[in-house]
Amino acid sequence: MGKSMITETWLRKHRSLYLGATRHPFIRSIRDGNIDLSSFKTWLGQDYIFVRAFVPFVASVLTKAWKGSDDSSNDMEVILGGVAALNDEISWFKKEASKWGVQLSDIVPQKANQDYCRFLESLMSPEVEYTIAITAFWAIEAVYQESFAHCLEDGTKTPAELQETCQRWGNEGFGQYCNSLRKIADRQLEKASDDIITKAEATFLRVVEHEVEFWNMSHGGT
Ligand code: HMH
Repeated sequence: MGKSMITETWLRKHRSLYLGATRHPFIRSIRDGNIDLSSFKTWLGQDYIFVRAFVPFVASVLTKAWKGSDDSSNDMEVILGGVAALNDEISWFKKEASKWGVQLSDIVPQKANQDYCRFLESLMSPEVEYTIAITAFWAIEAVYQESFAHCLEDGTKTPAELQETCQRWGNEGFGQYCNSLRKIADRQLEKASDDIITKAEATFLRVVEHEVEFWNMSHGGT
């Protein structure tokens, strides 16, 4: 098999953990239509805080791509597309929060969110290699894409008022963007040393664990 498609080997090797994130009870409750709306509102407010911390992280990945990529013009275009999408996403969070009566200025980040944001911050250090950062970036986006796409499949009972949320990350364009990130990660990993590959795999696992904790936090109390 060689070193190509390293992400494929990880997804296979860590399948149950990955499914724990993408088929989390929070996502299953959206899909089954029995989500507690207070959980949804908790998620919305906490994710707004997360996304605001995610922007500088993505900007740091862009900075690393500039000098650290073999194909920096391609990579910078893909990552810059991600920055543009986040600009739109922040506006969407504000609109959605007002729709649900969530006061964003009052939101206090919960522990799982703080831990995840601190992890992002650690990856922003210039010491962290581009390959590690782009791997994390792909995994962060891919978990949301797969989770929300799961809520849009035929026969699901996702409530009408949550369809737009699921579309935001579950739509085909976002899926293609995640595929582009994955291709970049695999291309970088293919030429990486064993030491970097090992570190990247550990980073991938930590992302998935943080995603599970993030859903747990939103789902808590139900
Ligand atoms: C916690 N993970 C979390 N929030 C998000 N908005 C994404 C991933 C995808 O952007």
